[in-house]
Amino acid sequence: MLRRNRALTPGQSPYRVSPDSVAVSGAEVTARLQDGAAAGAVPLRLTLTALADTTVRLFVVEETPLRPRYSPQYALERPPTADPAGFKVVSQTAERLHLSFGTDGQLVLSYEPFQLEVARAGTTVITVNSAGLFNFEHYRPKPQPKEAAAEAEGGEASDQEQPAADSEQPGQWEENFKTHRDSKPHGPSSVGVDVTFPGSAHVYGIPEHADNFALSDTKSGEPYRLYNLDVFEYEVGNPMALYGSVPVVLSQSATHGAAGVFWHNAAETWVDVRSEPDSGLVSTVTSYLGGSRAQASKHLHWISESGALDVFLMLGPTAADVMRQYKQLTGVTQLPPLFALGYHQCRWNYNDQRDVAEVDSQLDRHDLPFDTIWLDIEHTDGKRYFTWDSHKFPSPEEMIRNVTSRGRKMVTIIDPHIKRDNGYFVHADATANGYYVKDRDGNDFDGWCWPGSSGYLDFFNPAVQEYWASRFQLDNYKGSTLDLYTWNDMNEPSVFNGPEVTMHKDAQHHGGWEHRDLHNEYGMLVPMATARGQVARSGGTLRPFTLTRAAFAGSQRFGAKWTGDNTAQWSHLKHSLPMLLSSSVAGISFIGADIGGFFGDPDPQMLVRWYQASAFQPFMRAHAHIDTRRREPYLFGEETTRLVRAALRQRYRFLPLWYTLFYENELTGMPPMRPLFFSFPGDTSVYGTDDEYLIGEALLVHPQTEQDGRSVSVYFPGADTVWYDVDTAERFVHGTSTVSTPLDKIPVYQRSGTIVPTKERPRRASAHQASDPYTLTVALDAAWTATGTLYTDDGASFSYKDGQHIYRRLSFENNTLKSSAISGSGETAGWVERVVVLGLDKVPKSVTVTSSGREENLDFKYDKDLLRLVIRKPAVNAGADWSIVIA
Ligand code: NBV
Repeated sequence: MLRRNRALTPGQSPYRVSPDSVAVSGAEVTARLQDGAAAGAVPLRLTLTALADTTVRLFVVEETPLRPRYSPQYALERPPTADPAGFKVVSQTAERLHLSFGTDGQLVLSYEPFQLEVARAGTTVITVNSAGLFNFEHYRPKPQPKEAAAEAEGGEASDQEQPAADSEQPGQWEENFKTHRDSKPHGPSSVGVDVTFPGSAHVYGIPEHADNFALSDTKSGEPYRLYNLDVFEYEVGNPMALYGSVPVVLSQSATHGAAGVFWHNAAETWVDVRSEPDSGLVSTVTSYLGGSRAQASKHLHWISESGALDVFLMLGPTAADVMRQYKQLTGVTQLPPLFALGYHQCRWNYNDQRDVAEVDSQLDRHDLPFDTIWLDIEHTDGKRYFTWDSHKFPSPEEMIRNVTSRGRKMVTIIDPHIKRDNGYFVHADATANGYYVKDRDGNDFDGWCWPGSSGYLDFFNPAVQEYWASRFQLDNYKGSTLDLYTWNDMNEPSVFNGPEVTMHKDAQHHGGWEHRDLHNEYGMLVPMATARGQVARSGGTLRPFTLTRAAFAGSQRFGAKWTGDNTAQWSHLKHSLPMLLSSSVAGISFIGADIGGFFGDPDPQMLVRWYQASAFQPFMRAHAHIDTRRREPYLFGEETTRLVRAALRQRYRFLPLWYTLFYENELTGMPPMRPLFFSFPGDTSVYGTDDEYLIGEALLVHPQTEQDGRSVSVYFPGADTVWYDVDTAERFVHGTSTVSTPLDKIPVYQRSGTIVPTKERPRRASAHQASDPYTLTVALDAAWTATGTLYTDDGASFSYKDGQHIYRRLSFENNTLKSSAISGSGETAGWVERVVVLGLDKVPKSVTVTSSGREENLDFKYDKDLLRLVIRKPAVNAGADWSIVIA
């Protein structure tokens, strides 16, 4: 299907809309679309919907389908809301329909050839089929056996290393791939179309690939592939498919703003990226809306093997708008429990209870803060999940209690492949109730995985979700407690003896769907049901925590994701940045990479640099393959321990900021880890940047990712912005500076105009910081103003959703720092112990605090070289209204 779609000639789309079929009703346009060149072509039904928040949906299926087309069932959080104002017809002719919608949206549907042009505020931001690559392989009756046999000789394999040839006909009804056969009972069914961002030279997203952040032109190579796969020792710098597939793209242009496209399809998908003018793919659209033709454009050619052609066009105009528009479609990461933002200590495997106790106490002994200890597959009884190896883990509850007695949590791995062993209760239940995915012949699908012969639960069956969730009840999961959380691995799904180490495409799921239709969606259902089980076991009171390897659009709603089995190589450390950024802009904001690299043995220097980078990334976990040398951070001598300790302390120091950002992520969809252009869209020089990034709006991070690197070139954006080193308060102005990075240096800077909350007392775990006082660092901008926010709550329950939280606006203007409520009626023991004001270029005479009737002069210290004022002990509660005046 790839070859067939890639072979289409640009600019010659035969697809036409029949003018007399076009009907506009409220927020919906329907029309008949047909291949005008093919005799007796099957008519397609096109539906355009105006959705709330300047988003348009294009949906195409056969008018009278031989077989229904699959639409992902769980990516959208709820049915999208149609714009109540609907479409308004601006004009309608025999050639085209011109509509307006929303506050400033416009759309032109051209009939011959079929093309769409969408504009906002008079600027065309997205066109569809302007390069003429729309293609719809309608379902068709299977050819007679004689013809079919002739076709089967061809084969259209989709080997990652070498996509095999397919031509017009062969291989469309049956295909052999290495030793595997795909029976393709429904024949060819691919859909594809080009989507163009006029005026844009930069597009991002479609994770997961170990590639640059700004997507590369694929003209001379393979397209980006989206097909959830368990890839052994993946290489960096290429578009091959990895564990997750999130078909969403964000475009950023200085002239056209930001816009996004969400390709709502869970089948194997390919995306070709081309740049106009030099791509050979020239947009033929005559712009009715956007005025003159844009100079640069990015074309994306989307191709999926099956399913409906279903595209959401999100019209921005800023990146923040696109993140919000996308959040409205697929939802957002819920505020994680606080511990989940701390440091996670993992390894395949901690061997037994003694090992766990030893790691636990060694980390403490070495003053290395951490929040969890994880157990990999070896903790189970023969890879039967929800069980324990009774020799190595004879008293799991006691073990968990020991760890949690010091304020920490534990995590066990629970994979979705189930050992086919009649004595294993999950298998017995699954077999008795028909809970497994079926093979093409209708038998329980039998694949090879860790436990040997395994069944795969069919999470598309709601009864299976229910069943899986119920396994987390404490009575069902013996040895578990409310402090035990879950890691879902191998959920692509990984099938050792399957094609490309995954499930056969002709396997069958609940609802009559083929695995082909929904492959990329399978993985997300595992953490979905897991999170549900965790919430249910606590009677609905506690927030869940899951970590998943496979992902699809919407996965963000169910927990964290990591980038899978990376390697202890500098190139992998370096690529973790663009990988995490790609995920972040595709909504998967709680994302991290294994510290140290999963495969191989990092030397102490690499390990330290990895800890340093990860301390400033959303999900922070160290992990290692079973065959690697032990690498707990206290094992490499005092110096390495000291360096890792310093990195971990930075993590815990900034936890109040991370927690605030994750809360705001839930409100707005804005990821905590952001590319520079989110805050500096006018600076095109940062559009390609992926060696540095922002945390929220306030911090700029440029980790050292080079071996023996003793300096980094940091680009400080913002013409009138000053950046303050968070360790030394050293000032940096706009431009590039070479910053030295001795082994103990993590280059992190606070932006002028921001206020950042921290907790500065070294603690052993996040739980021990609960009553700790805050430091507020106010970095003044040129006008002597600054703003920030502070969020806190009980760190664990859902009561924050009922207002049991503190969410404050912090602002500095007119020489006054103020805290005022945004929302929440919660309480906190946290008080403000210190205020640091940076960029103050005059010696203050006095500093006065006012809070609930109390007015008091405060002690302060001014450093005129650093332009830094340190105000001591304002002693105001972080949840109260107060102000501090600097006179
Ligand atoms: O469960 C074992 C590993 C796990 O440690 C790793 O994090 C996963 O990505 N798992 C893969 C299976 C084996 C990988 C070689």
